[in-house]
Amino acid sequence: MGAQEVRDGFAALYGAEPDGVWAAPGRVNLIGEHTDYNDGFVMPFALPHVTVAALARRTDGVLRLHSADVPGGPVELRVDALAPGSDKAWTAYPAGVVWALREAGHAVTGADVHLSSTVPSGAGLSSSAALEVVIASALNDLFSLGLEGWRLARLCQRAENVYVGAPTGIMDQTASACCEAGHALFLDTRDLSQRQIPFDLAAEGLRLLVVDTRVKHAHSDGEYGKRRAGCEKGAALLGVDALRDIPYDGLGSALARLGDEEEIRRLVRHVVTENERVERVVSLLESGTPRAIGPVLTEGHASLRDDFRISCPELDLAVESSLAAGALGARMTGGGFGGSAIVLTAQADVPAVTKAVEEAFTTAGFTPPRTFEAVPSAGAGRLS
Ligand code: GAF
Repeated sequence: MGAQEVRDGFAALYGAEPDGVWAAPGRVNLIGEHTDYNDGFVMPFALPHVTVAALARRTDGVLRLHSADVPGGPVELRVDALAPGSDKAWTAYPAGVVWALREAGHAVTGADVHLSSTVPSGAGLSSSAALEVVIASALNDLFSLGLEGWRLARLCQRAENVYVGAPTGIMDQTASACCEAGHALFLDTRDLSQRQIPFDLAAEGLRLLVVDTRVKHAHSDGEYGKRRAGCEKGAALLGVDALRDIPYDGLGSALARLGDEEEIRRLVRHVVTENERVERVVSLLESGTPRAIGPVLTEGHASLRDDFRISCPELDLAVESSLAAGALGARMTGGGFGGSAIVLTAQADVPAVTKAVEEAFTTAGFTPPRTFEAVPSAGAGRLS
């Protein structure tokens, strides 16, 4: 849905023009999975799929939220009555952002909101972050808060962690707020320092496909939190602030120190090797050899499947069938337990790879996947 349609939807719903229209994208993560809550490295890029929101500022403490994608009229709340954990519906994300801004001392006095999204939900493509960031960006402008992208991302993460109750890291919100078209974002989640890495696969005759397995996942259920807690336990046992502090060449001795803590050893091994893979991908891209990242992506999948144990049969099949059809590399992306895989392939092989994945899903009796090409797109901003 475009800016004009959302603007028109707002006018039809609330009987007045909005003050503006904003957009924030979903993301795919190229490499660096489950490293963000370990103070490690990630490398997402923004998708062309966006959440578009029209907003008007209010000064009477009322917050009205409406989505064109959800049946029913606007939900009306009072900003001074927002309380963490009180809302289990989609409205918890935008309301949580208002709560987090106000909790941080920003005078947000209400708004009317109408929005619509093309980011597939539950597909591991950060539909929640797109929803949070579009609201934060709009309120930042409407209330002249002057907050930078990384700060908005932190507040959105707080909304998700505390208000919604999902213990996620900082990657998705930062990707949605800070990515640039034609680039992947190399982010150090310890200090939020960033580097935009040129990522123009088309110029090299390459394509990156997203295979949405249609297996839905959610981070507020227990498995994500269990992995996070396991990583924190690993860091505590090893006497470091976060697993980021275990260097790659110190992995062997760290694993030895963990003794018979087999589950923790696997989590630690994934995080430490994944940070190294992010650094390897950055240097391959910066040295102009993007084809060479393929095997690194595939290594990352094996680590998530075997050590972190968050893959599922559909993700494994997407990876295996695309590689068998000639793809250069493939891996699951995002939080896991469903969602999407990414596949790096030569442009000429896109039809064969897509067909092979579809046929493999049919043979296995799985729901047909949805495959599309991911083009690195712009981060959040005002459309009109
Ligand atoms: C989800 C979370 F929201 C991110 O913070 C990150 O941990 C990711 O899973 C795994 O890399 O998208």
